[in-house]
Amino acid sequence: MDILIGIMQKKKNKGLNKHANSASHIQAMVTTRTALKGIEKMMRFGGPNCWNQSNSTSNWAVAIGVGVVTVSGLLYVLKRCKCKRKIDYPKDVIILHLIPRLKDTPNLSPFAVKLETYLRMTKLPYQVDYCFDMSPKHKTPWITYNGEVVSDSQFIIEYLNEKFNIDLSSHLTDEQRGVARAMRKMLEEDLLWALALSRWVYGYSDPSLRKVIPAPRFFVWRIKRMLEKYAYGQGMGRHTPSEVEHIAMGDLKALSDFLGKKKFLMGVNPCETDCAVFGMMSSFEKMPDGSFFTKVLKDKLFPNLDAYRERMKELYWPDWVIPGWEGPVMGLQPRRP
Ligand SMILES: N[C@@H](CCC(=O)N[C@@H](CS)C(=O)NCC(=O)O)C(=O)O
Repeated sequence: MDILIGIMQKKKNKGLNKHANSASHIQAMVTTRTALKGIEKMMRFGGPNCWNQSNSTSNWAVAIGVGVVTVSGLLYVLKRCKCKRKIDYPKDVIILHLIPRLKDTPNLSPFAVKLETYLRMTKLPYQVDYCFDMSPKHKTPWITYNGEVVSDSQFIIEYLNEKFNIDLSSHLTDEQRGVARAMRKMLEEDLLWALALSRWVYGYSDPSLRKVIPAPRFFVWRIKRMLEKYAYGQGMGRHTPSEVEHIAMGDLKALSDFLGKKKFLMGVNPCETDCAVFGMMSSFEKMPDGSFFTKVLKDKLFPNLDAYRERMKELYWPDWVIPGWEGPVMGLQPRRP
């Protein structure tokens, strides 16, 4: 027991917790440490011969309790500390934390593609850090900039806009800004759920999903379970698959009708919302064969959206597909030239 407490104390002294949410780590450690101390006391109270005593049932109960509390405590500490790699990030460079890319897509997360497209559009200095670490809000993507951690793609964009005095939508009227926001919200708060359900929940038993997402079955199953819960809470998960398809088709038609013959969402020049629109549309390509999003692409139901996606790729993503790709890489990547 003392060894465990010693290890935790050492970790604390080494300063592994110098991160944004270090207070909660210290609290986790103190809680677990208190639990371990309590267990230690209980064991001492039982004494070395406690197993030979007549009340062996209660000894077993204590032993099981000790085991459960110890394992839960350790799992809790490990969970809280696992993502806290200590890295010295370069100064004045935006560190973009993303789940690893795949061969034929920079990211499975539409919010990751949105944010990286924004960074490319603005030409701000950034480096990608591929990891499974989540932000303090337990979401991905997120950034670190000169020691500051910022979560949520839209908050990150607003933070960077202010820091670097950027406005990619400066050419829009107030009315256009209103429409652009409404379009973004339709995709990020509505269509997103149809995408997520279609890929992870309805697509779970589709054998082609393994081709699209070469991840262990258990990992996919965990995401499916999580999304079923989230989508039910949000409301989309309470509809039947055909009702969800109906909603998604309505969103896509609205987007396609609004885009019309324009080059970008709001006209001849790209604006900030194009990052979000493109990010969401990039996910259509990473769907199992049976998904209605795959059908939308195959049957070319919205040709202007397809042309728009290709236009955005050509402009900002010459490295969309990596030829000779050797599998996912992790950690801090070099800066793009
Ligand atoms: N509003 C957030 C949404 C980010 C988000 O939902 N990310 C997903 C991946 S696409 C995630 O981290 N999911 C993990 C979870 O919800 O536990 C943003 O704009 O960044």
